[in-house]
Amino acid sequence: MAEPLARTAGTPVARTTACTLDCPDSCSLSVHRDANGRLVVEAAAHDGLTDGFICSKVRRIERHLSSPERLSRPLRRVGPKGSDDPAGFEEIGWDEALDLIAERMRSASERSGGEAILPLSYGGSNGLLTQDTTDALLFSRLGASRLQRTVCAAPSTAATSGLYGKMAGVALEDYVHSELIVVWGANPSATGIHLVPKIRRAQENGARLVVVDPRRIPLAKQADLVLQPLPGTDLALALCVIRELWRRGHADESFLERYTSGAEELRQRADEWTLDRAAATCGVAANSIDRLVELYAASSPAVIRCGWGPERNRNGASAIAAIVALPAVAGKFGVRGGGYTMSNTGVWRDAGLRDFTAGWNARQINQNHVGRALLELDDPPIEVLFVYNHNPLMTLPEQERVRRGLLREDLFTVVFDPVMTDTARYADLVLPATTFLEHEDVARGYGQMVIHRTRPVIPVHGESRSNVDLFAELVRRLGLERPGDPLDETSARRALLGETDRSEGPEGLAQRFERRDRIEPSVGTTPIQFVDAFPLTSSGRVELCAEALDRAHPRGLYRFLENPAATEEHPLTLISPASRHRISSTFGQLDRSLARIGLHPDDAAARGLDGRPDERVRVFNRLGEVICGVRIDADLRPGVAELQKGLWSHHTANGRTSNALVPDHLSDVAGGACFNDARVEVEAV
Ligand SMILES: Nc1nc2c(c(=O)[nH]1)N[C@H]1C(S)=C(S)[C@@H](COP(=O)(O)OP(=O)(O)OC[C@H]3O[C@@H](n4cnc5c(=O)[nH]c(N)nc54)[C@H](O)[C@@H]3O)O[C@H]1N2
Ligand SMILES: Nc1nc2c(c(=O)[nH]1)N[C@H]1C(S)=C(S)[C@@H](COP(=O)(O)OP(=O)(O)OC[C@H]3O[C@@H](n4cnc5c(=O)[nH]c(N)nc54)[C@H](O)[C@@H]3O)O[C@H]1N2
Ligand code: SF4
Ligand SMILES: [Mo]
Repeated sequence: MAEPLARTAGTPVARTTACTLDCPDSCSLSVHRDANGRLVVEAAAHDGLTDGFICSKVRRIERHLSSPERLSRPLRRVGPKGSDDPAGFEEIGWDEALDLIAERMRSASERSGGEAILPLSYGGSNGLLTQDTTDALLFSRLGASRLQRTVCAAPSTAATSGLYGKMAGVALEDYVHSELIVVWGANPSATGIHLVPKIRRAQENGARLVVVDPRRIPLAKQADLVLQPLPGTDLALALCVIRELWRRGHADESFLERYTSGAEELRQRADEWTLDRAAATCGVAANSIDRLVELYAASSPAVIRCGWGPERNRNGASAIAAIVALPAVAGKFGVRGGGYTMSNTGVWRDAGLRDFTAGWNARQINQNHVGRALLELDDPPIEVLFVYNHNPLMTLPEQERVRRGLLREDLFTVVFDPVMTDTARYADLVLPATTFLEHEDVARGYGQMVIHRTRPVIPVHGESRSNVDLFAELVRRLGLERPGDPLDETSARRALLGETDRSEGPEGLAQRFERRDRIEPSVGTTPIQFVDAFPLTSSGRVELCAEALDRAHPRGLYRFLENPAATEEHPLTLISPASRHRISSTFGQLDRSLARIGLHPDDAAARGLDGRPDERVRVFNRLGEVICGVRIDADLRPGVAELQKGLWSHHTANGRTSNALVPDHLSDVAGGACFNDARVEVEAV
């Protein structure tokens, strides 16, 4: 592990690493201590996308690393579950903690089978070693229940894989070459900041910008056209654009003929979405849709930056499929800066990364139904819950159900995290984890198309352990070790990257990584769609009406599903977009101010609210309520309220957050979360 960084005046010794937070940009970082001993984290010199700056969250990460919530030793619960009294936990040694876990896992699996254990992990670290490596060895050999990670990107992955086989997207660096940029349900000013200057540069070169978002996001201020559809209606909007492209003779028939299947089926399914019908369903003016059609048809290179806003509802997968079908219908591929971008992890599809989860064929549990699983499963019930890289109480739908599940006295819960999260307060055992600056890892962004090697650049905090190390230790303690297991970070890295003997042939990823800190995919970091990157579907064509999606959809792909949650009693749609100041709930301990729900001035006035700093409201529906402040926001559209994702219990007056109001029904395909299907009413308290 790392030695302390030099603190002496003079030339500081900077170390290079990369950010593994759940962010598309995957910045490489340079880290040193200044003469006053202050940790300086900045952009490393060599980086295509990062361009010399990083976000303030990571620039100021020392606040997080040394916050009072940071854990330094294992803790055992001695008070009631869920209490915020620090006296509710006592410190114990690692040996004792590990024995306790091994004992509980062993007895649960002997009594009820391995499926009585549920590992619950998500995106806290996107580092490839912190998830699905030694943890997968442990839990698959125990035969533990397997989590379907559906809380984010499941519908969009299903849609982009179905249509294009996860083809590489347009590089964010290449947006400078575009003539038209459509930012559709993404908010790069918060969620992937390095795209913003690229868009600005393109605009300086004459590019037009369109924003499709229920809110006027910061980029809307510089946009040529802004459409504010009601959340969950992008499917209608995209199908209408598709219909109009065809109707007006703007469809690229020769591209469709040569590279796609299912075009006629798509055309027929889009046909019901006339301008007027789509305008009424989406709550946007028909002439705005008309302008979008004409601008899109007339511009090349035209690129769509599709975000994750359009997937978080009942129509999520169909909506994303329809959005990414647009460049195929209009023939926008084949030029630099033309096509679409969603997640770019597909460029590594053929890289031969090892799948440590192969052969783990246990009972699957949808992440959006964890509350139900904890309360309702009985064959066998969940007896041991192991949470890491995740703050499920704050980030999963139906928060009250999750809370009731965590409160079960007969459930043994371990939470392994760098900080004392809200979820950790419900644990029987809390274990301190290292952060990405303290362990070795492999960082793969989902925007920038590189894999970085990350190294420990600061000393380990207290007795924290890395994920690889902790799960390896449990593999050993439970007697599950097999010869050749990669049970430390270096061997896990080599195994992940496929350490094979390639002495005769081309160098493998692992070998390249031994000498370089940054490796690029075989298509390079700025592939052009349909020049360098082609569909990776089994047919090699764009499957515009992909059969697997069509079969999985309750009514058939692209068929609009009404949202039954909307009622007269709860007329406002609640969205919970990302905050600039956090990554999901990560860093949420650093700000303790009261959250305020955003309301359009008309919606606020209709409820007698004026947004005074001391005004308090109750936001409620059948599932629960949140007591918080109010913010009047003319950038929202009427009928849409906003409460940011990733709040902690200390951010509201009753400890509940937006997920207390989010139903746990699933998206059309792939079992995705429907955060933005929440419908609420707001009243003064
Ligand atoms: N600072 C910061 N960066 C992050 C994150 C973070 O929490 N904070 N989270 C990371 C993660 S986990 C992810 S998945 C990505 C997400 O990246 P983005 O997709 O860019 O972020 P979101 O805020 O989820 O949603 C984007 C936009 O969708 C809009 N929206 C909501 N519902 C709809 C809809 O139905 N249709 C349309 N068209 N728009 C809609 C919201 O108003 C929001 O502006 O960002 C990553 N980067
Ligand atoms: N209402 C609403 N809820 C949402 C969303 C929404 O739009 N609306 N968006 C969803 C989205 S897009 C996502 S991706 C999920 C994210 O949900 P989560 O995956 O729960 O993400 P975080 O809240 O950031 O929590 C991650 C935890 O991992 C910890 N961690 C970080 N690094 C490590 C490590 O190396 N080891 C260990 N053991 N722990 C580590 C962090 O400290 C943090 O507590 O939230 C979802 N929740
Ligand atoms: S969170 Fe995103 S922008 Fe910030 S340093 Fe990490 S990769 Fe870069
Ligand atoms: Mo996410």
